[in-house]
Formats: sequence, C-alpha cells, structure tokens
Amino acid sequence: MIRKLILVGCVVAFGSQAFGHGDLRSRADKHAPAGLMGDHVHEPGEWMVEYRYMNMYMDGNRAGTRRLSDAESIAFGATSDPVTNRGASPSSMTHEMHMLHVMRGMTDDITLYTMIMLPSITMDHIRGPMNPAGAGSYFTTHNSGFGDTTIGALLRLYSDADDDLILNLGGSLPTADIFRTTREPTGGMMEQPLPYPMRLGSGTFNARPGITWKRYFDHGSFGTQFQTDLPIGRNYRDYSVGDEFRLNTWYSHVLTDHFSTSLRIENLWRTNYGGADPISPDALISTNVESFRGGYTLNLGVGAAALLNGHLLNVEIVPMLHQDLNGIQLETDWSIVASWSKSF
Ligand SMILES: [Cu+2]
Repeated sequence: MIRKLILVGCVVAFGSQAFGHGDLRSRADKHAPAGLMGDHVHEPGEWMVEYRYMNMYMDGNRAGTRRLSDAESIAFGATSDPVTNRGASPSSMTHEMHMLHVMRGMTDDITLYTMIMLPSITMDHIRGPMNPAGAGSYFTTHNSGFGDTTIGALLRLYSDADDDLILNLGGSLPTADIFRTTREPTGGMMEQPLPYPMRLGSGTFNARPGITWKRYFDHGSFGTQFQTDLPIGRNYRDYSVGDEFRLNTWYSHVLTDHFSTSLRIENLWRTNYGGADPISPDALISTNVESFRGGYTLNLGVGAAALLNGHLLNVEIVPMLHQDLNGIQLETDWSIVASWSKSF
C-alpha cells in the first residue's frame, strides 16, 4: 500500500515536471504571446477560431524622445516644419480593436487564415490658437466600423521534434472606410475629414510577409519573428500609410501543461506616410502631417496563457519602454491584448 502511494506520488511529481514530452505543441504555450500572430500551423482539416481584443492607450505628445504637455504641443507646432497644431493638438487616444481570426490547416505544412477587424478609435484634443471655437478648450472625436481584412497562408518551411520555421505570406484588403468627416473640432462650424490616425484602415492592399522561428523545450519555448506591413501603391485619397517592421523575441515558461507565462521584447519601426490626402492641411493638426508618422518603439510584453479543456486563453500587457517619434505624435504608453481560441 505504502509502495503504491509512493509510486503514485512519483508519477504525479514526475508528470508535473516532465509534462508534454509526447507533444510539445499541445501545451499552454502552443501559441506565441497574445500580441503576435503567424507563429503556428494547424493539422490538415483542423480549424481554429479566435476572438481577440486589443486596446492601446496613448496619453500625451512626444517630439523625438521628449514628452510634451498639451500647451507645449501647441507651442511646438508654431515653429515646426511644417507648422502645425494651429487648429488643435491631440492630447490622448485609445485605439481599441475587436478581431475575429479563423485558421484552417490545409496540409501538414500549409495553413490558411483570415482576420476581420473592428476598430474603435477615440481621440481627445485641445483647441489651438486659430480655432474659431476658441483656443484651450477640449473636444473628443470617435470613429468605429470595419477595418481592413487580413488574409494569408502560413508555410512551414522546416520542422523537427522541437523546431518550427514558418513563413507568413499574408496581406490585407482595403475593406475599411478611410474617409469620414467630423464637425467636432470647430464646435459644429466646419466639416473636416478625420485625420490619419483616426481612420479605420490603410485604403491600400498591403503585403504582410513575415517569418517565425520557434523552438520548444521541456519547460518552455522560445521564438523570434520578423513581421512586416507594406502598403502597395497609394489609396484613392492619394496617400499611403507607413511601412511597418516588427522584430519580436519571446520566451514562454510552462508552469504546468495548462498554464504558461511569457516575456517578449518588440522592436517596431514605422516609416512616414507617402503622398498626401488633398484635404488634410498640415497647419490644422499634427495628425494631418504625413512626415510626422514614423518612428521607433521598443515594447515589453508580459503575458500568460491558460489551456482549459481545449480553450486557450491568452493575455498580454505591453508597456512601452522607449519611443523616438518623427516630428510630434501621441506617444504609446501601453497596450493590452487578450484572446480566446479553440481548435477543432
Ligand atoms: Cu491557430
């Protein structure tokens, strides 16, 4: 009896240590941290459905690496090249996104996916010196609807017992309405198009190639990913959003088969916009300025994942560590990404 108990104890203890030996890809760390995509493939015939929520919080302006108060942001625009923020300056913003992500394994090494996006964008502003509604008062604009639709194929180029190398041949379709107007800035007097960061999509077809290498260990997994977002040509408003390049590296630690935690470092480079929407005067507000869109951001990701009866819950908090922005822009303070997914 005692020998039996010891045996059971050993099996439990050993089981919790040496979990997952049989299948390293079915633990709580089977997907990358919540902020990333394109890191895994599915078996032939297998579907995955995911609901993903993201919110990005941006509070206060930044010129280069220097933080500016609302009054300083208005003053900055008086002498910047080009002159801007005469009508208003953004002061804070939340960029919320609901996403429906569907994946299907076609062969051992090819998985197709699509993602439908519903952004909801809210921006607070302070009125500038040339605003007919009076300088110094605040107003808020809001926009929401369908975003651009992501589609793509994941090609597993190499795989062995504990490695995956996956090429992402992705892109986005311009399904978002990019031209909407508002009367809020002038307190109802004039109708103006919403500026660039308030728009729901890029208006162009974008190529989004990327590549991910992932390695599984007994007690965790490591991954690195290079992912791009490259608009092709100009949209019908005669501009293109910036190119985006993301380099991510992460480690997920498996605490039990059903629970893991992760740390991630993200380098994000963005270029300025190309072309110009003919109705977006630079002098009005900094969010109309094409050359004030690029920059570099270093983010940290702290995440956790739980795998419960086949339901994967994945959450990540992403504080910004360092940001160097072209011209003047709202700084990104932090984001949260949470997802529920299930494969069947
Ligand atoms: Cu999936």
